[in-house]
Amino acid sequence: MKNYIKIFSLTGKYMSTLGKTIFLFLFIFASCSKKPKLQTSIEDIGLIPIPVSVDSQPGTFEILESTPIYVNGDDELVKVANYFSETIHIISDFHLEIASSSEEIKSGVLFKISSEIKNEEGYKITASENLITLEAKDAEGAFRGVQTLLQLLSVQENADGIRLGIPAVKIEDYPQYEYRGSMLDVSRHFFSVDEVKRYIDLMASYKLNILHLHLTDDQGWRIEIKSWPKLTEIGGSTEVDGGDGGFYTQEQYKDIVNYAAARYITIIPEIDMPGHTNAALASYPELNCDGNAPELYTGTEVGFSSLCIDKEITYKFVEDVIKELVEITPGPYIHIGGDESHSTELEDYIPFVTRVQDMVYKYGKTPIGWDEIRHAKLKKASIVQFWANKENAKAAVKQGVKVLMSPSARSYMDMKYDSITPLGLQWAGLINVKKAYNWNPATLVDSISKKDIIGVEAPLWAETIETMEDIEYMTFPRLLGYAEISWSPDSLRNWETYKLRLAKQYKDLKLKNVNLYESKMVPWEKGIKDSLE
Ligand code: TNX
Repeated sequence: MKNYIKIFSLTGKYMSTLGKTIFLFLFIFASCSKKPKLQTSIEDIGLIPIPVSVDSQPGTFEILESTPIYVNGDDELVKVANYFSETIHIISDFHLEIASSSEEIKSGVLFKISSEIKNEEGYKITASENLITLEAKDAEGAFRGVQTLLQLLSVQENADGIRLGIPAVKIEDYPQYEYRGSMLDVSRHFFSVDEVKRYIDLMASYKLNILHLHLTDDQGWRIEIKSWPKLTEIGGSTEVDGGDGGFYTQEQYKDIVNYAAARYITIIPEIDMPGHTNAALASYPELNCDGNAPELYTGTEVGFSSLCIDKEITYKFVEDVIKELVEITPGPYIHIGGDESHSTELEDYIPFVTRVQDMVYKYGKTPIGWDEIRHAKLKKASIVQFWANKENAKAAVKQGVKVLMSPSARSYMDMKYDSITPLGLQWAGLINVKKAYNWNPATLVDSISKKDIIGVEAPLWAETIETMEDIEYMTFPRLLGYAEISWSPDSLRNWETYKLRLAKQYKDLKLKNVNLYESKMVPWEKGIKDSLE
């Protein structure tokens, strides 16, 4: 700017008034056009999950260092606005100030609670060149809307620095299913608190709202139970192939729960029983019918262990565990497992599940179990997680309970993508990115329709999964597909258009340093499309 002034005063000496006027115009034009208007296009963005309605408008809202964020709502909404501001800071170093305001706002970003938005987790975005308004039913809806804003964000960088833009748009959105989950098996291989937190962050980006932690199995007991300390001392000491294993202290578990809650994700803890219990049986001889503790197990077979159904100590054990778990779990559900209890007779299995179901209700929570639990008489609020047997799922619905859809042939993220995938299993078939996406929970099992379904969960079993990189390789990109299946209306879902939107997520996934499986089925957009040049 200084140089422009100097030149202007020198030239002034030798110029006519007309000349000066023309020069002045040229000067103003030159200085205004130094920073061209930021251009963004919604066509360059592949929103996942696709919102209920997207109405593109002309223009771009540029987020500047000076852009104010106004909050018209409660403290929870302020926290969501803060999360948005902090994320912008991570991306750009900008510090967007937050102010509360109930006045009419003309420019900036406005977060607002609106009673006009009726759907749970619903939100509405109205973005113009001057103002972005994010309205939501509550803070949770606003948090989902923030994920859309962050996906809309176009980051343009050149030698002069970074510029952030959001294309003008009107979006209305809400989920199809209330339960949109994923499961991590931390028993077969143990994952640290930080790894689980990273997974939570990645889930949040796609509006998933449940993380089911498979905390116990034959190979490891991963949650501290203060009244039965050997569960973790002995039962937590190893994992598949004999690694060190590990466990979460109750404090660490609470830390995970709180971290998830700040991202509007509920943790569902699972204690798998009466089968899949070798780690517990190895820790306490008295839980075995013959009073002898088996060796710890580091293989990958299933179906060989069972709690002793006839001993009263078994029920004291289960009740103690449930009681302690309930104290550190604010979410409404406790998962009681119940799968593959091949070493438990059905006549024993049924009374066991019935009794454990009652215990969960006694402590004020709702039980979920794998589809075999339908053999027991279930209370109406209990949830059956369909994974293998369609007849079990149908029988559950006949009992009047809701089903959680985790069909192994579609949603098991530990299945290989194709025959040369280096990780994973294939007992439920190969699941490529299209097969993972291209199904409808409401028509998968005849006689089970949308009203019978609470939602969708994609599990990651960890027999072959050892590191965070492994987790990411198996879950990305399939997880985005499950997020869309459970959030978006079926009428908007289509593989051909989905794969193009998925392709546009490439840059964002790379920025997040995700160890992406670059499926050949997806035309990944790898170029740096939106540089300013
Ligand atoms: C079946 S799915 C299991 C798990 C295994 C998984 C491997 C389910 C309820 N039980 O114990 O880890 O297969 O894909």
